[in-house]
Amino acid sequence: MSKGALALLISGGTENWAPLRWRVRFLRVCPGRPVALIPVDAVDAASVRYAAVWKPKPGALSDFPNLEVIFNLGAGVDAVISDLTLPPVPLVRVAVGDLTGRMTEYVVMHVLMHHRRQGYYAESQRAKVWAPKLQWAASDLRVGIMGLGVLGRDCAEVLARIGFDVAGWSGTWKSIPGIKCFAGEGQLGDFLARTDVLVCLLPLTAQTRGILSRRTFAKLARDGKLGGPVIINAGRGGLQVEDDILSALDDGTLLAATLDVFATEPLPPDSPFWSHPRVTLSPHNAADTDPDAISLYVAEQIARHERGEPLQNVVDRAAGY
Ligand code: NDP
Ligand code: OXD
Repeated sequence: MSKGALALLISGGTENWAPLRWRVRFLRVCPGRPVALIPVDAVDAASVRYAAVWKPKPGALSDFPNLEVIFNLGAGVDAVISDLTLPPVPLVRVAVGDLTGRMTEYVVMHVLMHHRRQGYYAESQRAKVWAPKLQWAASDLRVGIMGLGVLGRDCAEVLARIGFDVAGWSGTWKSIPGIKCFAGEGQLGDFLARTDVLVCLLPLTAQTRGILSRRTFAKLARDGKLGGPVIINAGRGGLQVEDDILSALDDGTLLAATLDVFATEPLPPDSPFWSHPRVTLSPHNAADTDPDAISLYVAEQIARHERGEPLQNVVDRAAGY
């Protein structure tokens, strides 16, 4: 019996993420299985059992009557789940060590840049000024991580190992050695009140959209070593109210912001974020995952499914992540 086909529906993407490269990769890790890059390759729609997608066009998956599993080629599923015509089959997201490790690198790097005042030292170097400032210990800085899922938990643990005073906030309460855990709306205020550096690793859902707002910033600790609260958002742009970030930076409610994600991507050339002196930004590549690791993960999930084992990292459609 021939193996069910894998359809690839991949929007955009350059270099490593170019759609044609994904086809080569999947042909390599799924030997003997027909792989069709849609809409380039012709495929019998009825033979398609699996789809691997990145920002597919709404409705595009309805063409396959025998679809069994949809694999999102990233960790965040907001772009897929917003399609109300999405077939009601399991939706699997990416959770692989390669992605997690890269996100942790990004978060640790930016927490350390703020903690060790790298902006000040870079400026001093440009001005040829030798002026060391008093440096406090990592344990004096309170880092708060919104989202204690696959990514948030790893960041929390590594930051705690470095010595930071780390807390985390999630929907359901967690018990993580060395991390002060908070959960739900009821504990959000207490979590924010003890946070100097707020790291956001939440998924974008109806509940979390716009959570990085002035209302949230106003509740952050104002008695920390940095002289004001700092935010780091590597979740999704829709989590942040961008005008609120700008006005909070301008009136001192926030000291600085590190942003990897934006409401509109690519960030338009006229965005004030580009040149804001207290914004550090990156082009949504906090966890620029190795596509080989992702394609291998999808192939393993298909093999599990065909052996009758449960799929891993299946999205809860009702919760939206
Ligand atoms: P997970 O699903 O593993 O974790 C999500 C966490 O958020 C969970 O702890 C969950 O709580 C918590 N959460 C969700 N909704 C709420 C809420 N309303 N209130 C409080 N907590 C909530 O996701 P990952 O850690 O794998 O990824 C997180 C996000 O990171 C992705 O959705 C994606 O948007 C983003 N991302 C960004 C990348 C980049 O390069 N910038 C790369 C990869 C991911 P609970 O544990 O109770 O369920
Ligand atoms: C993801 C991302 O969700 O790259 O994996 O943003």
